[in-house]
Amino acid sequence: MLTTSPLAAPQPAAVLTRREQLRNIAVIAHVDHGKTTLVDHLLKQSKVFRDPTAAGELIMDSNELERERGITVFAKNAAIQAGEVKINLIDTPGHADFSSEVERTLSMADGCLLLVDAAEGPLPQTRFVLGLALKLGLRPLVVVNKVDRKDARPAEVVEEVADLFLELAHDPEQLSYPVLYAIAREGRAGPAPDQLAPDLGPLFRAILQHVPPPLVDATGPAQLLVCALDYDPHRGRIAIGRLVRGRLQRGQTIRCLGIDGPAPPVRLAELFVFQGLGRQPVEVAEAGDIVAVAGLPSVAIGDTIADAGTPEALPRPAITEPTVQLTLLPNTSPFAGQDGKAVTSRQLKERLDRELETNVGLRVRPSENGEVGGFVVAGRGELHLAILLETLRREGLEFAVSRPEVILKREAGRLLEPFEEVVITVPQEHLGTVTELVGPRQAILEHMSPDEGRGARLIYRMPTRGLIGLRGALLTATRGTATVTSRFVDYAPMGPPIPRQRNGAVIATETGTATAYAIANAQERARLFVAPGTPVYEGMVVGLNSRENDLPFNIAKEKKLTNVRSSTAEIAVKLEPPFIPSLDQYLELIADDELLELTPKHLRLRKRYLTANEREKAARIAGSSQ
Ligand SMILES: Nc1nc2c(ncn2[C@@H]2O[C@H](COP(=O)(O)OP(=O)(O)OP(=O)(O)O)[C@@H](O)[C@H]2O)c(=O)[nH]1
Ligand SMILES: [Mg+2]
Repeated sequence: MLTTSPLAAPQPAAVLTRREQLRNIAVIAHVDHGKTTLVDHLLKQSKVFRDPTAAGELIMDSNELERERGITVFAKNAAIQAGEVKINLIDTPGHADFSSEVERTLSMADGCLLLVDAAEGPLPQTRFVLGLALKLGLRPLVVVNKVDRKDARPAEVVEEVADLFLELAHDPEQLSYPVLYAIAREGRAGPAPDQLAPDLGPLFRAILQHVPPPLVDATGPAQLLVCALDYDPHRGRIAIGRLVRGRLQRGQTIRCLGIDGPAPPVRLAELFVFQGLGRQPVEVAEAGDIVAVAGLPSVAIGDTIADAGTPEALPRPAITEPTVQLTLLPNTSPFAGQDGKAVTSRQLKERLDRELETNVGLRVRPSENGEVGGFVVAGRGELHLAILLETLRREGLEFAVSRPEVILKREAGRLLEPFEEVVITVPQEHLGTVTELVGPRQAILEHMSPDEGRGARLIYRMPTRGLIGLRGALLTATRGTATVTSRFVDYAPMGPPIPRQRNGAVIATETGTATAYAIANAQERARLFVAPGTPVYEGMVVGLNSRENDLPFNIAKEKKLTNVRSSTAEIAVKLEPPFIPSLDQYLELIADDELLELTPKHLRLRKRYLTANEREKAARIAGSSQ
């Protein structure tokens, strides 16, 4: 029912208009179920591109990191024309860490296209995003995608989706939704898995038929909820959102209603609607349109842009709180400033403040535990934080971060920690491995079912603490055959400590360059991050010990030339190639007394205190204060 949407809720006396020529639809799903691929093909088939083959793949994933990782990070708007009707599409990320992108953008839509992988079926994030959409009163349309997969089981998946709706629907009308089948990658859809049209025609028609046109108060005072921000070098900040009520006209006097109250009235400088992948300037926009507004330098996500005469604010979208945090510090390593901008704490703060304007799931505060110039940066998961760190270093910044840790809460004197629902699928032969790995992480098996063609599906409840590092460990132990997905469920009383998963560090005792001689000596008892010639500094962690204790080691040691000719036996020692962890892997490796140094070119693990003396002193102080 459209009127259940809090945003579309009309004033009692308002006359409602149906915008027959308009549809606003959000595309939602679990990660990788094919949203962006589908949106791409909808764009191509609506002739946004004159040459449909010219645009390439996943054009909506326009950010560099999105392309590299093959995932959507930011929700994005696009618009297509289907005959007389304009369809505004909102592509959303499916990874749980970017849930705030879904939370801030769904209110622009009247309907949602729920994609479900024909083999995987509904997964944790399917439930989360469908729950959000149904709560907002969006009309759902289900697309069972990837029916070309060999392990596709569309009939079962449709049943599982039906169960999910029964659980999540807010009114009976939401239970009658159309189901279509698709191969998004080939741009085809149809009413049955074996009756796909050569194109997405059936999907276009279903959208027009089942997604309600916006039903709006077109004559009331203008009200626009800001859901996204963009920057334009000439125009500055651009606010994007749905015009919920009334009309906007270029030159009209408007006010921005921020979290601290209304800003002074200004004239509306420029107004745009979406067209294809771009924006088109317009003189007037009507209620129901998704628009972009330029000329409000301090507008923020969640603000209302309103008619200056009747400044009424809309409710701000609810954003779930972060669960994971780390400390971000200026880079104090001896190599600071060698290949990036060594920035001060103030410059870091400026950059983080800018990030907060658009990254609505993020929180930043000065760090309080003696880390001078540091900031505690909190997000929705390790990936959310990793994407931010990677973005900063690509901008040329240098900095250091501490180990990511979960955010604890205290309620009525009890310490609470976040818990997740974790779904793991593995081939039967790796079941034992999974049990071994999740056991010490305090996972409780809630459900286990055979997963057609792929072994077993295990559903656990687990503290978020236990999840850190689990994905990497599982992938290694099952040779990449396991899939792990999770979603935050709730806060519950804190469990006992989880034993440390990592071995001790090999700590460089001197500054210099790693030598083949030293590496050859160390490699039997350690897994090294460095190769001969890698510059190292005292206190840098150059590898992992095969035991639990830290191992100080002079990795820069030259062979003493006692003899002029070196023996051929020694030259023949084969050096193992170094293990160079990725950023995500490093984040899982950092120990409590360590920092990760990030520069545009290098990632280096280091001890917080670089010399053995300082470390001893710090350990003594920590010991005496307990
Ligand atoms: N076999 C098959 N693969 C598909 C189909 N549609 C998409 N894929 C593949 O599935 C993968 C994920 O597709 P995306 O479109 O990036 O998925 P997404 O839902 O946008 O992912 P996130 O935005 O990261 O949540 C890509 O490798 C696609 O090529 C399909 O119909 N069949
Ligand atoms: Mg995507």
